[in-house]
This record gives sequence, structure tokens and C-alpha cells, in this order.
Amino acid sequence: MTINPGRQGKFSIIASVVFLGAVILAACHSEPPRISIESPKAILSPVIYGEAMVAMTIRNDGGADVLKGVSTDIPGAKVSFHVMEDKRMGQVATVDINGGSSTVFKLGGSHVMIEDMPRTLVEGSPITLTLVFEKSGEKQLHLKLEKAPAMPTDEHKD
Ligand SMILES: [Cu+2]
Repeated sequence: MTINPGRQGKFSIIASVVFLGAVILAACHSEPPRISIESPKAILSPVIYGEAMVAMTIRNDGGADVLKGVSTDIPGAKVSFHVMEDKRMGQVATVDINGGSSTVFKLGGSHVMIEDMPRTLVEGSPITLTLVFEKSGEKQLHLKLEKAPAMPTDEHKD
């Protein structure tokens, strides 16, 4: 039996490329997340006293992570994640942060909701928000409450 050396050579190159691809893919899955929070803003509700929402972009240049909690230093305030699904807003316990993605929290979309803020907090008041990621741990945001943009929002009508 004679083996054509040219053909076998070609086959082993293909095999190594496939193998290398599998190795790279496996490495991607175990890659740690690299989270950065871009342009965070705490915006006061234009309609409801004591409510504010936080907009930001969660950029992840690494592997997948999960945003599993949020808290604030504001006494008595309640803070949660609100996500838009089929034009309806609902509270969720966690937000998946895919690898190599940007997750946008914004007015009229998914956002962090702050409720029951004391009346002493007004435009310009400083607040601290702590985001808790499953793998990346805690990220603290130091923000100042801002007035809502002039355009009205139909959020939280219900
Ligand atoms: Cu909300």
C-alpha cells in the first residue's frame, strides 16, 4: 500500500487547524470577564417624587458574567433591575452579561430603578450604587442625581 504523502500532509494540516480552533474556543469559555461601566448617570424621575433610574453601558471585553445584584447607600431606598421585554417593563433578579458585549441601560429601556428615596435627595445630591457581578465582584459607582431630560417619558405609568 502506498500513501500519497502530499495528501496526508494536507490532511494533518486540516486536523491541526481544527484542533487549534477547539483549543481557542475552550480558552474563550474560561476567559475571565473584563467589565467596565461607561457613562453612568442617575436620572430623577420627572413624574414620581423619590424615584430615579440609572443609565449606563456595561462593557465586557472578556468572558461572560452575570449581574446578580445592586444596592445603594441611600437610606430606606429600594433598588432593582428593570428590563424591557416586548415593550413591557418588568423587574428581574439578574442580568446576563455576555462575553464581548455591551449591555445598555437607558431611559425607555432596561435600567436600574431606585424607589422610595428620602425627600432630602434632590438634583445634585451624591449617591453611591454598588453593582454585584458573579465573577467580577463589586463595582461602585459614585453619581450625582440629575434632572430628567426635557422630553417626557411614559415609564411607570402603571
Ligand atoms: Cu423602572
